[in-house]
Amino acid sequence: MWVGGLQSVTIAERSETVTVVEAIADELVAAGVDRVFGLPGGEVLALIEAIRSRGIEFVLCRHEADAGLMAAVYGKLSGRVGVVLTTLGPGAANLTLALANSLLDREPLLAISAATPTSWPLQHTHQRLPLLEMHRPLVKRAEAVNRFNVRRAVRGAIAACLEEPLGPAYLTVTAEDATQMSGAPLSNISNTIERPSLFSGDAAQTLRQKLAAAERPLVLLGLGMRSANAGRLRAWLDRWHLPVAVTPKVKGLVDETRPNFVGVVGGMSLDELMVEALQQSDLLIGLGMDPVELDKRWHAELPISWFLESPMATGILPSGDVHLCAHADLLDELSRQDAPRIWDDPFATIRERRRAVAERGTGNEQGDGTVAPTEIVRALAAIMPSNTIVTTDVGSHKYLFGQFWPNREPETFFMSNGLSGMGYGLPAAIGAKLARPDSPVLAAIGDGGFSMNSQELETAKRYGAEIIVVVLSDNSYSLIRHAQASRGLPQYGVDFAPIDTVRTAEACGFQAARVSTADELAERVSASVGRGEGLVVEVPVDVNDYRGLV
Ligand SMILES: Cc1ncc(C[n+]2csc(CCOP(=O)(O)OP(=O)(O)O)c2C)c(N)n1
Repeated sequence: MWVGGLQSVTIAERSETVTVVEAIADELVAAGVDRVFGLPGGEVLALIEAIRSRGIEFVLCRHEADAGLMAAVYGKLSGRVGVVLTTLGPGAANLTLALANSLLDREPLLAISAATPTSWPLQHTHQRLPLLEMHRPLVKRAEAVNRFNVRRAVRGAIAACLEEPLGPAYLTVTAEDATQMSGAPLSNISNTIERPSLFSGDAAQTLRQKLAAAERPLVLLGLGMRSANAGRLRAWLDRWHLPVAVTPKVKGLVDETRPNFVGVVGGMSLDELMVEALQQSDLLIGLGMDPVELDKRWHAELPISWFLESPMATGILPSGDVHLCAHADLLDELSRQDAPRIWDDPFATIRERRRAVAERGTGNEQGDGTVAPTEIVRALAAIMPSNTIVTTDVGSHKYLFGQFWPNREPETFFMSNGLSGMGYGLPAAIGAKLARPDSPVLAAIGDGGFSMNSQELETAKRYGAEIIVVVLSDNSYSLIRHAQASRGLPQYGVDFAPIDTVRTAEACGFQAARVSTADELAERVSASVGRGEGLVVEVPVDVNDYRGLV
């Protein structure tokens, strides 16, 4: 479980000096890093050898962006920094997506790439790019590592990734600097992050008073609520019977099958219904709420009382009624007290309307070989264990799973929702499975997103990441197709010809199947989960069935 901050570690003091890349590897070991994801180039071979010799596994991927996405989820789930390693020039340029995702989706990612040595003549332009300048706007810290700053630079970068809001840092190291001796002493640099104690003030008292006056309060949980506080949070909400809604990326913080769960806010299916709930509320409590997940502006228009532990993804605070406080203290204090009044399920109608849509469908057989999207969610939710980690890609299917997948446990749902970048679902699932080999991992992906990086299935196979991948196949960028139709535009530039998902998956070493009913889907997936085997299942869906859901 994510606990935040660097563990306090002791590095045995060495009297001998080590090379720059060995010093980097030592720092990674000290930070608990056991895997580095990446794709090599000649310029990083010394660093790969340094990490290998210190027991860190290099997870060889098929694309640097995928490697970065895998690393970030791996890091978040293992409570440490995720690390991605690439060559200079094109490999480093390919990091952009992963760094952007890490920034806006608050995942801890340290990217290290090679760079052109500064001593090389300026006319040596081959693969030379202003890498630090390119990536600096996306990261919390960017630095060129050399023999003089190596330990401070690596520790500083790791600390920046792990400090809330979690995010990316970027380091370059040239092949010339890589093998220089680094004599920096170890003992005078602290390995422990000092968390500043947050002003807690009378946040609990303030919140209690606000609640005493509210008839329809709604607790909104967002990315700034750490899963380490899930137990406290549940205890408080249960004791006070408070209605709660979540943004997609913190699905699982509360049990979504409980009666106080109102729904998922943040641009998923039934967004209008959720906004209606927000408008009905006379007290919106933004507990760790981060608008980075919201594609609408209600967060700036409706009055929200923000109870935050850290700034938002980009480092700023919202304006208005903001209370900075340690969530653990706040929740413990509230749980010690009785609720100031009784609320009698103020969002019962909203919950009922949500449930009606979740249960809609046309029966198992649509007759045309397609399965209703809501049935896909229902069929899978009925068979997957509660500790299943679900990842989604970006598209109509994300709206669907984001709203209706019934998470029960913390850290069981991963989607790109701050950046909302396609191509996230599969690498995120691989990173999650490597971090949590005992949990079933299920990726729900559109056929458009699947074709962006399906080759990573081979990576998954090679590392024994036995994941379940459900490809919702409609030969269309369906979310965009619906946006086009709703704007009255002619259908253009949104449909594509099919690629055989089953053969693609089999070519990468995965077992694969195409199903045409929800029962068949449940049966195939359940059998594979039971045997602990990976599977790719293609489920044909009719784009029109997403109407009313996106
Ligand atoms: C990298 C990237 N490119 C483009 C988009 C815009 N976009 C959002 S959803 C979407 C369609 C996704 O299609 P598919 O993966 O088939 O999923 P579906 O909508 O059909 O469920 C597109 C093109 C994006 N979010 N990310």
